[in-house]
Amino acid sequence: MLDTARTRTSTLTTCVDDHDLITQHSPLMSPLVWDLAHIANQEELWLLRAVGGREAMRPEIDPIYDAFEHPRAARPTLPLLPPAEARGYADEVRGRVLDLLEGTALHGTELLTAGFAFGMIAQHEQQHDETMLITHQLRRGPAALTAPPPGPAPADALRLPAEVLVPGGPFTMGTGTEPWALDNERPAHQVDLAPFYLDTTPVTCGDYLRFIEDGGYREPRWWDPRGWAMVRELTLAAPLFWTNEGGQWLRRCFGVVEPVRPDEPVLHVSWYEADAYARWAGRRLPTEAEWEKAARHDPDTDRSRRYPWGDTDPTPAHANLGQRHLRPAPAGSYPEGASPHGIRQLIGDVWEWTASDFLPYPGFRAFPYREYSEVFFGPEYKVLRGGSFAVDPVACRGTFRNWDYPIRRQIFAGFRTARDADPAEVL
Ligand code: AVJ
Ligand code: FE
Repeated sequence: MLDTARTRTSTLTTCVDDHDLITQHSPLMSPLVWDLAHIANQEELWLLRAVGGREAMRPEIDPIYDAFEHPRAARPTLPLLPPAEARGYADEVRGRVLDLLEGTALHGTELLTAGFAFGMIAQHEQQHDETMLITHQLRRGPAALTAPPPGPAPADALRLPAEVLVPGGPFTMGTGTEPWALDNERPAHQVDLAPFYLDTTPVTCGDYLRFIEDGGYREPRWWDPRGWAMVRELTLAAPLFWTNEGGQWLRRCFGVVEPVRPDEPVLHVSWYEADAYARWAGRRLPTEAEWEKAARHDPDTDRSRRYPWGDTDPTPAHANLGQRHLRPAPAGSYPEGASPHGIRQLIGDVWEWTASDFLPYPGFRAFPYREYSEVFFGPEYKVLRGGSFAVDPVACRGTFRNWDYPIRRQIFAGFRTARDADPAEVL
């Protein structure tokens, strides 16, 4: 897992030159070279110092790479390690970590705790790799990354029902058994839900174009007041990276400008845009609990699965994960990854905005540090579920929770919509 993450980190930090690595491509993001040394610094802190009991290698750099000391916008002014030094530091830390992993006889509960630290650090690196991929998408200039496109939608994609009923009743949300589950995914607990309908696939660019063409961005009645204020202030008229050239909608995708594809899940919309679209469509965003029930509950056994398709790890047949592609797959793809009710693409492709604020589950305990989740709980963050094409499987499962501000659009986020089931309809 550490190797897989490092291969990806290398790709993301060697496909551009050193000047590009130290440039801040957007005030929303760090220079890529900050992410690189931050990855190494966290690995040193948790694996070499906390687990291995080693001395700090370069204590003077810790504050530079502490995400809480410096907001992203301020990071280019810090005395950052230059690219060659950052790489050298990351290599040195990794070499010592592999020695520690081979040489230390970890056992019993120590293995559980130390083992978790290794899984946490592999996830952390992959999370920053997604962050760096966002920086690449924001970067101007010719393409630096390439990947094959996902395959066409399967033949049945056009015949899928628009929505699927998820029956009411209790299910187990969260987990106590996923080995790499972070503190905010724990503990497992029962949640009782009313029946609801959920879209079979994420909302597509074609669907979203109808909202745009119906004047969606000009109609305050579809918008949360804070969302409407954002539309006015930033004169929003379409998802981020979209432009209209003589009546044709184009989007910039990793340095390539191309026509918007109607069958692709919409990407780069804020929570406010997702919420407004849902209201325009006469629907709403699913709650986080609804999303997780749809993705995990097995109606035959009444158990919660690890993934929509079962308990086995994701393969390329199940989901679009791991930056194998640089875009979501067409709506209706991955029939093998469908949920028991036939809902597709819950895992991978696009992060899905939910209606829910980021809050702790009943019985939450911060682990191993308060700054992972606890300091973010509250109404200012909305939960995203399911992971995008940019998420590695080590940081993706049915219980995984992501969060961001409802104004954020640069993340690889889309959504699907829901509605209450009319009890008469359900009988
Ligand atoms: C869970 C994606 C919101 O990137 O801010 C990385 C993950 N935490 N380093 C983030 C994280 C510490 C986090 N998100
Ligand atoms: Fe981090």
